[in-house]
Amino acid sequence: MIILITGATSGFGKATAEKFAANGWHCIITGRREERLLSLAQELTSKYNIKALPLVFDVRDKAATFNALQHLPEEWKQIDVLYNNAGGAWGRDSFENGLVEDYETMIDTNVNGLLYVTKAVLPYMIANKKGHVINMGSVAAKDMYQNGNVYCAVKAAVDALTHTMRIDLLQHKIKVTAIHPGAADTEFALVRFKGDENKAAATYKGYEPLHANDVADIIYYCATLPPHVCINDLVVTCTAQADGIYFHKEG
Ligand code: NDP
Ligand code: 8X3
Repeated sequence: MIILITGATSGFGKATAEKFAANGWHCIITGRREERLLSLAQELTSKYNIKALPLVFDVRDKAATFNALQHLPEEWKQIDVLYNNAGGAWGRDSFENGLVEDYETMIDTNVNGLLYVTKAVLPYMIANKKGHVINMGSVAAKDMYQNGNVYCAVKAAVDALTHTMRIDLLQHKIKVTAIHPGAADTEFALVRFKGDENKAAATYKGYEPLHANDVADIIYYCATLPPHVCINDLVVTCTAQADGIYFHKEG
């Protein structure tokens, strides 16, 4: 079995690669940070005795994305699961104070990148008459929160795309799932706050957030259900979070 994971250099993507590799899956892993990607590929192959194919590209770069994915070696074309995970938030400001450049980064990474990757991979799945596309949404797609503006909008777009892809791909027997996690202690907050470690740490203060391996376990569960069963839409938060807005924090 083969899974292609975008954004495997940290967080959910890395934990998911480890989970699938530990269960004997071969992994195509992507990201921009080459050193991390090569070291993960090395670790997965030596620890779990599976094959790993690291592909370094920026999902915002249409030509690079198609170039990397349209010419896969023959042995990698039987992709069972595409996990569209690469993404993130850049900034958390009131709309009037936010930067247009951050808006563009969020739209290009979370939406356009997902479209390019999926368009490049789908022909393999259609030819194989099977496949599963798992898109990373967020509670931000479900509940709009203050200063979430463009991040909420791009994840709502991922949510809508997941639903419409599922409708269009019914005829090809391809499953399409969206996973919508709440707060999880990956590098997400560090990226959102542009390297400000204090602000990133404050995001997770006073409660136990989700961890990357919690989400990896859920992705694995969704991907290994029988062929006639598809989880369409799954929202998961830590116990201290009720939805996209309400938390119970202590201390
Ligand atoms: P991380 O920052 O730890 O991981 C993000 C991953 O995306 C990295 O591997 C990064 O790789 C990759 N990535 C980012 N931009 C690009 C790009 N332009 N081209 C290629 N790869 C890119 O955060 P998470 O693991 O938390 O985030 C994974 C997904 O989960 C994102 O879509 C995020 O929005 C979503 N999410 C996160 C939640 C959280 O609280 N952590 C909750 C709900 C959803 P590299 O930098 O090497 O390119
Ligand atoms: C990440 C979770 O609550 O910061 O998607 O939007 S949140």
